[in-house]
Amino acid sequence: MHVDLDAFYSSIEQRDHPEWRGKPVIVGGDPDARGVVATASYEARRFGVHSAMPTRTAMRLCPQGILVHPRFSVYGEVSGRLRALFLELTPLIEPISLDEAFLDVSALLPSPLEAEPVARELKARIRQETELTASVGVAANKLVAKVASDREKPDGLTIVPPGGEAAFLGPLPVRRLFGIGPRSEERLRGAGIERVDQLAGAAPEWLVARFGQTGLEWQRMAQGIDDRPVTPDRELKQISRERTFPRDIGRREELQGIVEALAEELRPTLQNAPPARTLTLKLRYPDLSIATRRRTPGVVITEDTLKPGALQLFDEGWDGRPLRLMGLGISNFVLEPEGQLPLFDDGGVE
Ligand code: TTP
Ligand code: MG
Repeated sequence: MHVDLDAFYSSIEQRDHPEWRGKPVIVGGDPDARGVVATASYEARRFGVHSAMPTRTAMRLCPQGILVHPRFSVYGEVSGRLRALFLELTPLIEPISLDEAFLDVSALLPSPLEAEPVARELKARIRQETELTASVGVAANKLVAKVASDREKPDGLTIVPPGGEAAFLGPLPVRRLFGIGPRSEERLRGAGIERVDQLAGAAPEWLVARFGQTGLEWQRMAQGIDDRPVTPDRELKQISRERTFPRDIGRREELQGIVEALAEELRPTLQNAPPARTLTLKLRYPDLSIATRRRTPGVVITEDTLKPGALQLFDEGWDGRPLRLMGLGISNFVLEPEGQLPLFDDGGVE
């Protein structure tokens, strides 16, 4: 399964600034400082604005565009939340960027044909938890899943049945195969090849004579052949859940209830995440000051210690003033081969 959020940065900006919804939003650097566009909302893309274009050009194409500077910490936070949602499904996650990942769900679903309810559920969870839409592609391999997720953007779901790879890829321009960039596309066009099926069906000897071994690699892609495994990330930093309250909350019991709810939300993720050593509680006050409390109890966080640990952090960290937001996260993952750290120990709490 390949998951890719739609117009990621700009969708977050539209989410956080409702007055920008439905409008062309361009996230990027300053036009005067030779900034470039990181991304643009679909409304702005209609004017020809796209990633990596100079902001100056973008603003000329779309003068009514709302230019926004990126807020990387927010995007990173959303990315962490997405990760937590993915982990509810499987530990086999290969993040490609903040908003994009491969998930190996083959242990859950023997065939991509069974993926539809699971993919729909994941999209619904993403919408629920982040108010963003994702496009999902499902196929028997990474190459085809990636092309599939791009097919019906935004808010798309495309499932390619096993054996249907060639038929799915065939009519597409060769450029859709990632690995074939503008220069390769040009070379292929020079040889009369524009669509994937032309590449798939070309005589191998001719391809080698014309493009060397690369020609054969391209042809394998064109035939939808790809056996690269989903390689889980080794740089997982933090997985968290947080909640912004519609009104500030100052009652201890109510806040404790929220701490418990956050722990409950994090629990399904904990089962698939690598073992984590540190539990962090984040508290944000109405003046926007943030207090974080961490504990690293010397053993990994388990389902049993998650909630008591979180409540203890709350007791230590809360200064009694009303709160606007609380977040609970696990981090400091044991990513190296198991056995480095005892998973269970009798002294769970410091
Ligand atoms: P993408 O997934 O490539 O783009 P997108 O999510 O904005 O739009 P879509 O997937 O619907 O086509 O990249 C994810 C984010 O990465 C994007 O929102 C901004 C950032 N980014 C850059 O900063 N520079 C770039 O050149 C690209 C391509 C992306
Ligand atoms: Mg995206």
